Amino acid sequence: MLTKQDKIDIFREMTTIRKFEEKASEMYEHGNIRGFLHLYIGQEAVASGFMWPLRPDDYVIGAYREHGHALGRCATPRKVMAELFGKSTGVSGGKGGSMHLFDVDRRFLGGTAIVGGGLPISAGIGFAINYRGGDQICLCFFGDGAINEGSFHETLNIASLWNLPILFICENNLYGMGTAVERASAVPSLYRRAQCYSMNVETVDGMDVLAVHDMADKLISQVRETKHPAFVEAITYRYRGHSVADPGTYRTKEEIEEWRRRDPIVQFGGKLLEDGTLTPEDIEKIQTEVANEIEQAVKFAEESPLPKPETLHQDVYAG
Ligand SMILES: Cc1ncc(C[n+]2csc(CCOP(=O)(O)OP(=O)(O)O)c2C)c(N)n1
Ligand SMILES: [Mg+2]
Repeated sequence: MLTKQDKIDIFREMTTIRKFEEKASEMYEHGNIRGFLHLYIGQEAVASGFMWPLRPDDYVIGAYREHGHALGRCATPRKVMAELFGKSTGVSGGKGGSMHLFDVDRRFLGGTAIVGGGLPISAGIGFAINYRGGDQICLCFFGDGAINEGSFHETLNIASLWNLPILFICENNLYGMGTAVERASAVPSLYRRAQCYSMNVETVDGMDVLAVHDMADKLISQVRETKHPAFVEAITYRYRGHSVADPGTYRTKEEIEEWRRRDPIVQFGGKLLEDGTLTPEDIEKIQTEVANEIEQAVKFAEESPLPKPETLHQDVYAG
């Protein structure tokens, strides 16, 4: 059960992710952020809803559209913004950038740029949990595009066979780059692709954070108790292009508008007003406070130093 304060905190977190991403887009245009930048705007309810019931000692692994997951897992906006700027104060010491956010203290193990690349790593995490006799679980987030990778099928197979405590979360935002799901998957209902691996399979409205949270609560307890993996497809939408360089010619403005009308933050804010949890003034105050925090994050990133050349070989797996 979510308390009143939980709901307020979730609303604040989703607002933080949204404003962080909007500012990151602006910073990219200013040339402060280089390389790829994949924004999470529209999908906030998925990261916030699924991670809320986690324990601090659980593990999370994401794909490359993972700023929201890093922020949801308690990384501060200033440390994520600094990472996007390539500064030494960033979560990955400025050497990872947008697609390789990593925070070992929060057990957030990436940030993986390869489509489907996080899945086999989640199997390793699940195996390690069991090997050490722990009762943690691993949340593994990936996009609809990963479903067609061999690594998806190999991982679900072994996870089911070996009873690995993983919750697989497919964020179906209807597109992998410019390709619509129904053009890429012979079976467009993606949850059905996981059904044959002998695990509980669910779908959830990824624009409704309360529905996501309830589903997360149920599945996280289930995976923890049974030590058997589960799979969930969250139907969601990204408002922006695949990356900031995407002209978006593969979908119509009307389609985007239609999804914007179901905006997860507006929808949740509306519910909190309705049930008396927040007043319009409270919402305005949260938005102002978050905007200030993001401004501070930019200032912190701007003023932070670049990594020193002599640290080039530090924190690499094979030296
Ligand atoms: C193995 C592999 N193949 C291709 C790519 C190029 N690529 C980068 S993102 C992407 C689309 C993935 O879409 P999806 O999994 O739906 O994630 P979304 O961008 O929608 O979050 C592709 C094909 C890659 N990074 N890795
Ligand atoms: Mg996708």
